[in-house]
Amino acid sequence: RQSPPPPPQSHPRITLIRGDITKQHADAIVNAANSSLLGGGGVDGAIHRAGGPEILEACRALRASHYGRGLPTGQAVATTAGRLPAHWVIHTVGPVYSPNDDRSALLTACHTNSLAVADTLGAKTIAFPAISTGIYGWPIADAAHIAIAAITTTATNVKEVRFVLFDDAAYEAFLRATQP
Ligand code: AR6
Repeated sequence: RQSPPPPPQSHPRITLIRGDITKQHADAIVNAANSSLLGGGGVDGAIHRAGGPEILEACRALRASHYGRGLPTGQAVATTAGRLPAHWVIHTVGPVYSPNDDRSALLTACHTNSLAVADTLGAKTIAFPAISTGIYGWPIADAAHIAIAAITTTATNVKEVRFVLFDDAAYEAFLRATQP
């Protein structure tokens, strides 16, 4: 007996916008979380504030079940998006930047694992912030290249990946990274 053909996969369209990820109408938005999954500053704080306590409750449940020791760096997991316009929040943990240690494979993994989670959810549109480029200190130009390369080389059923950049410098860096 033949197994069914694999579902069609292609590369998503990439769009860049300046703005606040908590305001995005997308099937899923990605949170630049920390391993605790219990909130923090930056985009993580903004998502929990705008999404309400349902997200934290879901994160606590994940800690009590699958992730007793926290979500490892580079992995991704989904929760409800509470009262945000998106349907899901995909939490991923970016690597802290180190000039002495190449952690770019972990930053790539944040993007590919978030896309894999989106595929399991059936999400077709997903919005990413510039993971690791705030509190975790990753230089924006380098992070932009890693993020764009990860998305353009990953086969997925997601149709649109939207990078939501919080300031002009981040927007410009991502724009340059998408140009040949
Ligand atoms: N929408 C889009 N981008 C945003 C928003 C927003 N509302 N707010 C900030 N940014 P950061 P990290 C940008 O620090 O470096 C937290 O405490 C910001 O300008 O949020 O991965 C977590 O709990 C920057 O370009 O995430 C972790 O402990 C980008 O989002 C730690 O910070 C990422 O900055 C994670 O650090």
